[in-house]
Amino acid sequence: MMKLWFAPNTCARVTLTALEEIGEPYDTALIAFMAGEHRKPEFLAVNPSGKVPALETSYGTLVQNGAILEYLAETHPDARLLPAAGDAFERAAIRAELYRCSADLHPIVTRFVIPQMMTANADGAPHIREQARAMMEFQLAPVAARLAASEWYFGTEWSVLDAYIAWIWFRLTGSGFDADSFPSIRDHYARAMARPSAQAALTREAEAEKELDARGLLFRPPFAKGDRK
Ligand SMILES: N[C@@H](CCC(=O)N[C@@H](CS)C(=O)NCC(=O)O)C(=O)O
Repeated sequence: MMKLWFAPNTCARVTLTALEEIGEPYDTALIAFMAGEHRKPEFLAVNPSGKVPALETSYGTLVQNGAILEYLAETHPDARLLPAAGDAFERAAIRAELYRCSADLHPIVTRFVIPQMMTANADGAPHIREQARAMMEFQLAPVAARLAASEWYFGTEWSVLDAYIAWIWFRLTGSGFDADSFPSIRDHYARAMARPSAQAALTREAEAEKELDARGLLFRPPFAKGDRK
C-alpha cells in the first residue's frame, strides 16, 4: 500500500486529492512542523529536503509533488488525473503546467503566507509579502483567463491541476489575498472543492489537525483569517 507523508493545509493536499480520486486504500504519515519533525532523521531519511509530500511506493519513495502526480497519473490511467497526451510534445506541455504550479506559483505562495521566513529582519516581512502579492497577481492572470474560458484548467475534464490551483487559492485567500480579485479562480475553487475527492482530502486533514491540536502543535499562518475552507 502506498504511504503519503503529509501535513494538513500544505501542498500535500493535492496529492491527497489525487489518491482519493484513484480510490485505492493508502496510508498516511503525519509530519508535525511545529515539533520540527520535518528536520528529524526519520523524515530526512524519507525526503532529505525535509518537505512534504513524499510518497512511499512499492518501488521506492518519490518526492516533489509534480513528479508524484505524474507517477500517479501514469500508473492509474483510469483515474484520469492528467489529460491523455498524444506525443512527447503534448506530454511536456502538460508537465509544464504542473511545474507552473510547483515551481512558479508555490514559492510565491510561501513568500506571501510566511514572509517572515524569508528574512532575518522582521521589518522586511511586509515588503516581501507585498512583492509576493504583486508577483502572484501577474502569475495568476493567465490562469484566470483559462478558467474564465473553461470549467477546468484543461477544458471540460477535471485534472490534478485543478486541485493544485485550488490549493494555491486556498493558501492565498486564507492568508488575506483578496478572494474577489480573480472571480474566475474564486468560482473554480468552489467547483474544485465540491468534488468528493477534495472533500475526502479535507476530512483526512481535519483528522490530522485534531491530532496536532491535541499535541498543541497546530500551525496557523500568521495572517490566517481562521476559515480553513
Ligand atoms: N518543490 C516541492 C515543495 C514542497 C514544499 O515546499 N512543501 C512545504 C509544505 S507546502 C514544506 O514541506 N515545507 C517545509 C520546508 O520547506 O521546510 C514540491 O513541489 O513538492
